[in-house]
Amino acid sequence: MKAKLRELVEAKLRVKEEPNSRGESDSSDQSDLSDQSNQSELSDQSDSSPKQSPQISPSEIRVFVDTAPVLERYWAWKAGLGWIGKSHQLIIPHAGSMFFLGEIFLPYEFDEYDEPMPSRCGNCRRCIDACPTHAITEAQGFDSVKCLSYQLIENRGSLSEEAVSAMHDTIYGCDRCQTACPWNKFATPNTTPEFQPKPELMAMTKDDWHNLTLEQYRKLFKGSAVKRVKFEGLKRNIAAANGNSDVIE
Ligand code: B12
Ligand code: SF4
Ligand code: SF4
Repeated sequence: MKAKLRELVEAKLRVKEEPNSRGESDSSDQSDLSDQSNQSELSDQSDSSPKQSPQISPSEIRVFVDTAPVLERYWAWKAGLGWIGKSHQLIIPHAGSMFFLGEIFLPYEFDEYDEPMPSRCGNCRRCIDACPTHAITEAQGFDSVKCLSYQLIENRGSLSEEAVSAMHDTIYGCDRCQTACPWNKFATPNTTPEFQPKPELMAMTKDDWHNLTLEQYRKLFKGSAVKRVKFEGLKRNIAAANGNSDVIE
């Protein structure tokens, strides 16, 4: 039943425009994800719907990918997908942690559910040792403000001194706890065309980054989560990385 429903939803459902986890909405970025006509098509599929849900109405289904205040890691763990590692990322066995979590909320009970998975981190502490700002601690605490990801994406003010000395050539986000994680040796690069970096982005030189204009920024990151940082924030990060290093990734 689950497989059939997933097949149906994946094939027919398009995400309706939703505000992100912080209650914001960027219609220019998400407009291509809104497709009411596809949602109407979904209700036309009632013949092939699962037994317990003969009438699937689009208004009964909600889809989220970091787009609403949903405890995504918790629900992923509860649904038996993987465990929340010391890195605070959900780790899927044989797949690693480098993916986005998404949820489909349905008003139906299912016949059976998977069980939450115990942690397989064991004595490993590679993410803790790799974290340049000590945002992760052995006691499974997490200091968001120390995290480079917070500093380089969410912080609207000045970067902390700790972030400036730890960022080196990184100008957006941070993945060091994930790249250190042995479970990510199982991660396979995705081949989804929409997720590939644009050739214009890959062709950017150090000088291009330093001279980045608002117009170029809008074009380079149209439809990208990078716009979360805003133009001013990215320029701040580029300037800080410039003070640290001659290279910008
Ligand atoms: C706020 C936020 C951040 C903050 C704070 C991160 C943090 N670790 O708390 C900042 C800006 C720092 C951040 C950074 C990043 N984030 Co972020 N973030 C979020 C967001 C929007 C909300 C998380 C939150 O605070 N929820 C509220 C609190 C109460 O819930 P919670 O932290 O999940 O904790 C609950 C449970 O998970 C559980 N729990 C928490 N920790 C632990 C630990 C153990 C051992 C156990 C058993 C349980 C447990 O208890 C809590 C209460 O129920 C989510 C999206 C979402 N809507 O969930 C993405 C999300 C967690 N982020 C994500 C990503 C990818 C990142 C970055 C890798 C981005 C980057 N490359 O820079 C970094 C990684 C930093 C890190 N090591 O965690 C992904 C994680 C994917 C995954 N594999 O798990 C998410 C799910 C977004 C998505 N849909 O893909 N993020
Ligand atoms: S994203 Fe970077 S700064 Fe944040 S916890 Fe992971 S390694 Fe530390
Ligand atoms: S690096 Fe080690 S401790 Fe950290 S999340 Fe991965 S397996 Fe767990």
